[in-house]
Amino acid sequence: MAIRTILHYPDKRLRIPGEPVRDFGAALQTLVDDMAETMYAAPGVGLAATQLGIPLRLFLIDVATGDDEPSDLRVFVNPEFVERQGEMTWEEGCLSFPGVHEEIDRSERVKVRALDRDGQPFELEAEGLLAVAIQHEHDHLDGKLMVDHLGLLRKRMVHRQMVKRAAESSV
Ligand code: GNR
Ligand code: NI
Repeated sequence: MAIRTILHYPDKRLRIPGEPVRDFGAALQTLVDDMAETMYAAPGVGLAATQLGIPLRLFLIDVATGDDEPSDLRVFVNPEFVERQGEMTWEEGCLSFPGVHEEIDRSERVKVRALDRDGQPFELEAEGLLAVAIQHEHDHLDGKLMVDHLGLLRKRMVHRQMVKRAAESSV
């Protein structure tokens, strides 16, 4: 297994929509294992392939964040929303926006249909952090980022903050 580099905004590769996964062979299994290792090392509650510069419709989520909680890794391949209900606001972070936390409007409950890492279909109903994470990760697969949910002023502030940070860290 290997930890891969997570792309930071404004890297243009974060804007490339993912293609459906068609091959569930060894390369995908290695990618999923690397994504899990990368997500846990970060640490983050989710990670989309897009964030590693891989334009595939695939993300991982583990919302069991407590130190004494057992891990609860879920793999979502080619996910689709079946239902979205209600509205809520959640303070979100993103591994592609280090240091940024913003309130984002999301659906309160979602029902999602996806394939697991072996290509087996499953459905899942979620609320709370899991529902937020599913919507956040699904956005990544379409090249959509948390700033796209913000008003123009907040969006500009986050953009400037990230560009400044990129300039500082590339010295
Ligand atoms: O680690 C993460 N935490 C988080 C918190 C609130 C809402 C969404 C997230 S996802 C984020 C990891 C990430 O960037 N996934 O794409
Ligand atoms: Ni993210």
